[in-house]
Amino acid sequence: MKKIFCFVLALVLCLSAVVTAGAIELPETDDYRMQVARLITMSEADEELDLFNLGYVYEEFYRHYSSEDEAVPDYVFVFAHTLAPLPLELDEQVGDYYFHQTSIGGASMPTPDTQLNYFVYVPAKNVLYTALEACDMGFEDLDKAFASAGKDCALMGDAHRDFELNIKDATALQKYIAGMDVPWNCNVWKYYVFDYNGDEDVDIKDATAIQKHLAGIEE
Ligand SMILES: [Ca+2]
Ligand SMILES: [Ca+2]
Repeated sequence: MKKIFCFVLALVLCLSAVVTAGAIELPETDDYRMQVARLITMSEADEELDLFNLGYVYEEFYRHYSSEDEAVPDYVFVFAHTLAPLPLELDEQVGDYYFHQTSIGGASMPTPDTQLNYFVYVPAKNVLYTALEACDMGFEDLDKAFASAGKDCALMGDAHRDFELNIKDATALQKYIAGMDVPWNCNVWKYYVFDYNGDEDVDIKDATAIQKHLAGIEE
């Protein structure tokens, strides 16, 4: 009986040791708020960074990991700016996506081709790219990153708004052209998103262009 008790006790101790050894320590979540602040303000020293008075806005939308066991993301998709009153609204096409940004702020970092305040931050290099640059560079899964921006971003032609281009979009566009409702609650910029062929008009040619694109026929 005593032997059995000792065996059970040893087993319990063994098991608890295994559980302790196997306990996964969660990696500390890096906060990239400061890193991005330094880069957009081109500031060397943190003492210069009075984020409150700079009116610094930082929002993180998406973290991309190349594999599941990586602690540090390959890139982080963020919205960041300091206080700057103008312009109040901005529309910009980035690849197959259309951004409609209503809260515009400043970024001192050189952004020659864009005023958008959406950025891709690469922690391993401590480098910040504009959404436009990241798109040109072909970052992986950028579609997921852009879709995470929600209300500020749309996929061109996505009339049946679900961040995928499929036959439902051609159908929704046909309904819209016929004066019927489509699942889209923003009148301001849907016109640009619906103009799939980019001829500054929304008509049946856009629905046809989507159908052709889905069929693999490029004009
Ligand atoms: Ca869609
Ligand atoms: Ca058109």
